[in-house]
Amino acid sequence: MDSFSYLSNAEAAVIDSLYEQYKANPESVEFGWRKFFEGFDLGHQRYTGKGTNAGAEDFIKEINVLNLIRGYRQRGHLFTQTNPVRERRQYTPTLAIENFGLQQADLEKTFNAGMEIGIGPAKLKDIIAHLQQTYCNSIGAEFIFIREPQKVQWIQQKMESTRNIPQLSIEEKRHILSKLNQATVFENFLHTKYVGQKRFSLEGLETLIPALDAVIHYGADLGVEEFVLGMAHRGRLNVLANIMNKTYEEIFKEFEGKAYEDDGLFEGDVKYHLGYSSDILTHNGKKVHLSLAANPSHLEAVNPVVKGMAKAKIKTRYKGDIDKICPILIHGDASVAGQGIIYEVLQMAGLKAYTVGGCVHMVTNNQIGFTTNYTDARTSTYCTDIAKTTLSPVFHVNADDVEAVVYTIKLAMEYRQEFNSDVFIDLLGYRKYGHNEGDEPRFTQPLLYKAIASHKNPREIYAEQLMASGKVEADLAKQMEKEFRALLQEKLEEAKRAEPSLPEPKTTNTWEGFRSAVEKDFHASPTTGVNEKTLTTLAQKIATIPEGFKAFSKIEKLFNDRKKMIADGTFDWAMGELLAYATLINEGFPVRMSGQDCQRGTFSHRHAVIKQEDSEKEYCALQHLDEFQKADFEIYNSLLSEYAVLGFEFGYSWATPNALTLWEAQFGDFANGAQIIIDQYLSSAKAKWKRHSSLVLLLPHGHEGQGPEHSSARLERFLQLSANWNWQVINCTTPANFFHALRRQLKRDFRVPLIAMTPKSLLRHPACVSKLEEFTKGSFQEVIDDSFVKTKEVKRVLFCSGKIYFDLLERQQSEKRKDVAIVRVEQLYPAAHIHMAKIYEKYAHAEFCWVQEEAKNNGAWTFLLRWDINFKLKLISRKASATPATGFAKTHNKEQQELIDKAFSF
Ligand SMILES: Cc1ncc(C[n+]2csc(CCOP(=O)(O)OP(=O)(O)O)c2C)c(N)n1
Repeated sequence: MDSFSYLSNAEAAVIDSLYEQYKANPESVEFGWRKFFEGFDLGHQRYTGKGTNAGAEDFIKEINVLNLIRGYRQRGHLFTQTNPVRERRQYTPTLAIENFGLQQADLEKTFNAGMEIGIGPAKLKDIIAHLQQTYCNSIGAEFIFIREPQKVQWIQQKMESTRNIPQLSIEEKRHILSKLNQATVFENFLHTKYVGQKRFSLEGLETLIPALDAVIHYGADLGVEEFVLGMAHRGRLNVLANIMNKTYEEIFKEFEGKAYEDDGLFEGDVKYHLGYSSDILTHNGKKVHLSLAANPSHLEAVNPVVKGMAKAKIKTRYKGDIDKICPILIHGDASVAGQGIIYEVLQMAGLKAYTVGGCVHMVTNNQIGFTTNYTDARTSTYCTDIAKTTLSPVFHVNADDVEAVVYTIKLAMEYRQEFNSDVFIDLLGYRKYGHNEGDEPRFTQPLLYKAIASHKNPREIYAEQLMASGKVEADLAKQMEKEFRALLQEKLEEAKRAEPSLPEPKTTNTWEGFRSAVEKDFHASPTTGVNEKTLTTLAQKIATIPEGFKAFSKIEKLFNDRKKMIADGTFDWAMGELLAYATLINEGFPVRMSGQDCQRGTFSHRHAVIKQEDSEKEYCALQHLDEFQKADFEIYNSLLSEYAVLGFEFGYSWATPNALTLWEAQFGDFANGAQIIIDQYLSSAKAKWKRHSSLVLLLPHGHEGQGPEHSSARLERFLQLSANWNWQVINCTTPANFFHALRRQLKRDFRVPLIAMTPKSLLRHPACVSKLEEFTKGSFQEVIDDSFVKTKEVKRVLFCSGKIYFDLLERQQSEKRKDVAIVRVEQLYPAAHIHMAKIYEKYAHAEFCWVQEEAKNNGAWTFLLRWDINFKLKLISRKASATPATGFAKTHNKEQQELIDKAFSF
């Protein structure tokens, strides 16, 4: 026997002796074993006619065959024919029968174990043939690791009952051939017409097109009304044309590089990053909406965005029905194995805040990443091994076997609808050219590319197969190619003749009625006050713990303090924020927030959700606004991720212009973990793709002696990325101004993200409060002038932003310095310079300083230098530093003191 057996001799001996024991006295063995032996006897009797006194050797062999079956189910995927261009690696132990205690002589023997795979008692050779066909042909299935038996059985039953052999009608076969024809001829056409132009050809994986076509049509039959797709560069043009129905003409126009005039705000993007949406009619007459999310070059960054979009649509369009919309994420083999965002996104799959009822993951596996071989790209056996963390089944399929591909993706779709869980398809093909069409792949993979050069494309393979079977006319493929080529030529000529035009992204109804913001929009903010009666009634609700709900005494005190605030007509930061949400909800705008520990709030200020003292029972006042509850309030503690969570909320905001969507960072510092989303989506989506968002980022920021990583949300980085009214950056000092800033998000006919530096210690600072009338009247104040000083007496104006205001105020007040005005720049972008210029005009005789607690190379200083401010501005800040803040509390205090001293000494 080989060095390995699925059932050791010792184990076999134990089972044998148990069986003997059972035969002597059935009651003497444990219930499970008793049932097993009863079944075995019954089967044996029924199918062999022999009595129950089957020999022990037969019995052991039956068990061995059962183990062989288990071996195929568990490890069959290691021995498949799934690689079209390479020999597979050798795995041991193999599935040779000797490894299961069986011999060649057993092949002709009949075993009851055949019942296990649904073929009844059968010769061992037939059992093996069945298993080989099912598990070791063009489809390799990994599913035995799933911990829910019903899922395992479901997959097993589906595959074993069909032996994974697709049953397709002639019409279906013709249709598959026509999709393959489109995929292949389209690439070839581009290749010859636009020689050397980058298009990231799909060649080698053309079966992606019939696969997506099948999943959409079949998914529609299973109740899906919308698919949201995310994918990178590879094959994107092909998907846009042959799946999304973007016209060939439009694509050719992009290749022609037609230039166009614009307002200067739209910068555009390369053609293989663009998003698209369309409606298609399926074979069975069902209307399906498709949207392909715009994608930056950063591989896999689109994944959380797509999920967020899907989640938003589940809520707004499909009333919570997760079966009606399905995300499809298409990954590359190198990126799915290497990018950490995959793990973050997978962890979201079952979380209430982020679940979308399962996602179909497709890996376009061309066995190479740029020039990197798979052996250098991962440690795991498969690029999809991460799927196991969420117990998602994985199907590896040979991309040259188009029928197997179509069959598998349909199975995956069915699984997603049945269990609302994630499922992976690893489409194993190759890449015909280099990373792009100008690259020479033989530099790095000479042997592989030798094999690829003489390999037939999937269309040729399938056409030959169909012709050989005599099922289609001999010249069908040729005819299809000729017709399609003629069509492409016609469209190309149209595109060449066409006038240059601005590619308008198709907007869905959701965004109808919204416009792009222009500079003037930020010269003043809209009125966002709320009448006193509504405001105080909502405040009461926010401050009330329902009767019978036994909260912790500290929470009771906090809520009583909220009541006192109402009585005094003075509100702190938390109340300002919660009132913004409550009033928006009352006006019909849903509010959704997620972030680490945001229900309570990292700094224990929000307490939007409270728990009962002696149980996990929860209460969220913003969900109990009675007649004021005109929209939902959702708040979720997130998983410990920044990248995926921000991406998700960004996607959510993309699909819901009429909701207030917020992401809160634990400390602003951690937002850099989501930098890719900030750079590639939040700051630039409008300029690249004309896509808008009203997402709010809450980033706790301020130098409070907590060290390098709990001080700075990196205001300077957000300001550096600010241009073309891409977002608003605020660092406000009053609860009322924050209230207005949040409300303003939904009170204009355009949507712009809001980056809010938010307080930590100020949450409890006695001076950081606002009067009732500040909420009932007015609007967001971009700049707050000093009301303590008299203009003429002012010798120095201190411009500042955020927390340092309170330190400056304290000195001004304690020394009654009427010669120093402190002016708060509450909004740094857009338009701070315009508002600051007005202050300059007022105090033109004085000296002007910018005071910031951040180091000279951080904070807003370098940003202010960007504007041609026509007055002299002196900087008072910490010295330039490589780290955002000192780790020593004493140094922090000394530095802070020096800043204030400097500001007041002249
Ligand atoms: C996050 C990120 N890092 C690096 C790159 C540069 N890059 C572009 S394509 C590519 C290889 C991707 O390989 P794979 O995921 O297998 O997709 P393929 O191009 O082979 O379809 C790399 C490294 C990128 N676009 N994004």
